[in-house]
Amino acid sequence: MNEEKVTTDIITLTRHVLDEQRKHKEASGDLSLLLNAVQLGCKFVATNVRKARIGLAGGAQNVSGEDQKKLDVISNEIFINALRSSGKVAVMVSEEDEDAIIVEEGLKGKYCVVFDPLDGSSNIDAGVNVGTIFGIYRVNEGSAGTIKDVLRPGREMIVAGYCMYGSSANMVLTVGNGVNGYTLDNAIGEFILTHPNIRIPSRGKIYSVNEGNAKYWSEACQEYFHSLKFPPEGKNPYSARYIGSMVADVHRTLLYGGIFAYPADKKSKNGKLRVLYECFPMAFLTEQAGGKAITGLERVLDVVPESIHSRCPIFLGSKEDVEDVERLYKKYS
Ligand code: AHM
Ligand code: MG
Repeated sequence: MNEEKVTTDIITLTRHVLDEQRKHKEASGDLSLLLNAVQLGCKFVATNVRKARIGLAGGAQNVSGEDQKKLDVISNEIFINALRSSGKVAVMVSEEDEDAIIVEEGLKGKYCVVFDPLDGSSNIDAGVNVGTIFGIYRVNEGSAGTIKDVLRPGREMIVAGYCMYGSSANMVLTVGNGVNGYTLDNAIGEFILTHPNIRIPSRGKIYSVNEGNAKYWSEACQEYFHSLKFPPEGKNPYSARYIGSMVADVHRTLLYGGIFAYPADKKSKNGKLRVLYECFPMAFLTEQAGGKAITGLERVLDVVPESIHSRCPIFLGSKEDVEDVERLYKKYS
């Protein structure tokens, strides 16, 4: 008989987070329970993204000819329900909801979760990777959970991550102690540790930006990207890669190095991406992987969001590449 080797001791995301918490700080188990709710949301969305790709969910008409809810609306409801019922959340901020959601007494916990339930959803019909981005704060000491608990600089976030829905579902997570990647094993319904300790190379060879906006960029920004395409004699130009789906573009940047940017420009003074649930989590992950994230002159994690849907410019990726951007922004400031 052909005997297949079976691994009987797998490291799931939950096991890994509990192990790490035990090593580094007091583990109350609350954060693990909250992360279980996040995982449930991601698994559920992954299933719906798969179904949508074969025309069974999101936007299309169902068999009775009724319009179905859009996939981003479904994903938002999935996350709100999973997070609220965990009993660990006080405040939720979603890209899909204008106002923050304050969890009712009885179910209220001590964490705030900010999230974009389905980022890049405009790409979904083309089969391009999309993802959920999330960040977690602890409510301020003595607070009952208000909007003030999330209008805080990103350096106060305690957890950040994203789940990319592609050929598989990939979760990339930091609890402030490095970055790890997990892949969903559909057979057992668990995220398995597949990419331990992700470190971004100190310099990359790829740039990722919507170059269609170049006409509106500042001088510093134009000079920077020009320098990548027309390097001094003896150096190779960078390759361009832009999917237009932040999770996918950042995922590649974390693994291969280089730079991802959504700069400010003359049309969009603060760029396009949202501070709380797009820029902060990705900046936190990048720093934890050994990279850097700046707005031009400032560290992204030092930004204080004015409102829950504020935007900020962002350059993130390999340390040396981001430092080149910073030098040029200083030169023109
Ligand atoms: P969304 O939140 O409406 O999906 O927009 C965010 C997306 C990001 O995933 C991506 O980085 C960016 O928009 C791309 O924008 P553009 O098409 O202007 O290049
Ligand atoms: Mg988004």
